[in-house]
Amino acid sequence: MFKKILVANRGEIALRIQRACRELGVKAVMVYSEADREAKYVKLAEEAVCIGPAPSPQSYLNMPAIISAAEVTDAEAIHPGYGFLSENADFAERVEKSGFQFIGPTPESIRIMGDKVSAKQAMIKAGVPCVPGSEGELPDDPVVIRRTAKAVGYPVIIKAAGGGGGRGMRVVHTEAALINAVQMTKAEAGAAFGNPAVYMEKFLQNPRHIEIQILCDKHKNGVYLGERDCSMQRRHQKVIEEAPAPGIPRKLIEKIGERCVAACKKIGYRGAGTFEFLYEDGEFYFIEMNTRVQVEHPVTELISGVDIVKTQIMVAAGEKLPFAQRDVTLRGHAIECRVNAEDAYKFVPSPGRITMWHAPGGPGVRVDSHVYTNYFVPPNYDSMIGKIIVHGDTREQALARMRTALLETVVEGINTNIPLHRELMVDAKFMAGGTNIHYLEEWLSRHKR
Ligand code: MV4
Repeated sequence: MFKKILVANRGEIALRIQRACRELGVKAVMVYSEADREAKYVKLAEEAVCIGPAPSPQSYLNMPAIISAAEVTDAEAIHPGYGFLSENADFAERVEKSGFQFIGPTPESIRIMGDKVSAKQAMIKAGVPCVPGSEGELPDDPVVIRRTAKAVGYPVIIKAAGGGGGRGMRVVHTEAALINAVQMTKAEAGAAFGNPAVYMEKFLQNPRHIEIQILCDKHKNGVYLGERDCSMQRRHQKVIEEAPAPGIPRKLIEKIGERCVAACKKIGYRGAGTFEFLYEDGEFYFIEMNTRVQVEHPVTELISGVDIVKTQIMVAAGEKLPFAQRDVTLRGHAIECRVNAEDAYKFVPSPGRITMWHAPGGPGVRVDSHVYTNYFVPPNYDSMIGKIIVHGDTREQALARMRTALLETVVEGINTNIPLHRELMVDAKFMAGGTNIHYLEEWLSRHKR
């Protein structure tokens, strides 16, 4: 095992990784920007290094500063968390060329999954079901583009190979609009991602967003830890996640999970990863793979009992996965509400000083947050200040525990989206389970205030 690792992130995930390190008996070096100097997880760190001013390009995205921090502190590995440099293949490469272990997959795996065309081709080859569409990148020939769309069937969606997470996509309903839409998406993709390549898929109108968590070691062992339903989102930002996904047959999840693990073995994937699927009419369609730990990993931890962050560190150190698929048993139901410093209904960011923070507790309640009374939420970063995660024997019990947790939570001095969560936890359709990716935005448009 490593003696010391550097945590190249901030906020709740930095604290989450620090906790995993303490449990493993690994020293954690925390890095911080000038805006995060006073954070408790920085103060409580055995070692902490300032990596630059508040703006993330000069700190949390500053590769030389982070690698230097690892050098001066004698860390052996770097955990990138999520966001920032976590899915930057060049960073992973520079980390390894500097002699550190990157806690994540190889730069090559990150690169394959970062290019959505090569990711999809790898998945088709490995037997993971994908959305029907173009075979790889769309060519320039309008005749071929029209023929492809006709074969796929309208509506189609044009997606940038360099996009992902909802960036660089365009829905096309008619042949008349097709060629212009392809050209526009290519131009935007070239400007935004430095890669004009686009591909085409059948546009699924009312899917759910279901993702499969996997963990692999460097010895060809891999497991899936079931699925998460992340359909409750607004503008590609997840708001509520849960596991298991309501109403999806276990047998189907097992079939897809096995395909994901087989694909990982085929491409030599290591570390934690997430296969994102659209689920519609009883079918799974792969869309993207995330090569990092995700914000919503705690719902999987609660139903599986597996510490995903600890396992990431163990497998990065070369250890074998400490369990096999047959040892993975999923129990009960977990729900996560993301707590954001923002207006609950207008979504305007609300940075500033938290004058009162009172976290909920009790059976089956987990709070992953780095904030506390008198903490100042800097305006420079993402508005998420923490997550409330509950576990219950049933979805109903988890919902009841979340209602109580949200009732107990007190945040003063800034606005948060907790009032929105309180309303959603008593919404009849959400309570019934299985809402699709459009549900929250439709709900919000009906609840204008
Ligand atoms: C789609 C789709 C419908 N059909 N692909 C958006 C984020 C990116 N990961 C993929 N996305 C979508 N791809 C096909 N063929 C609808 C979406 C989509 C979406 C997907 C997941 C979660 C929320 C979403 C919100 C709008 C659109």
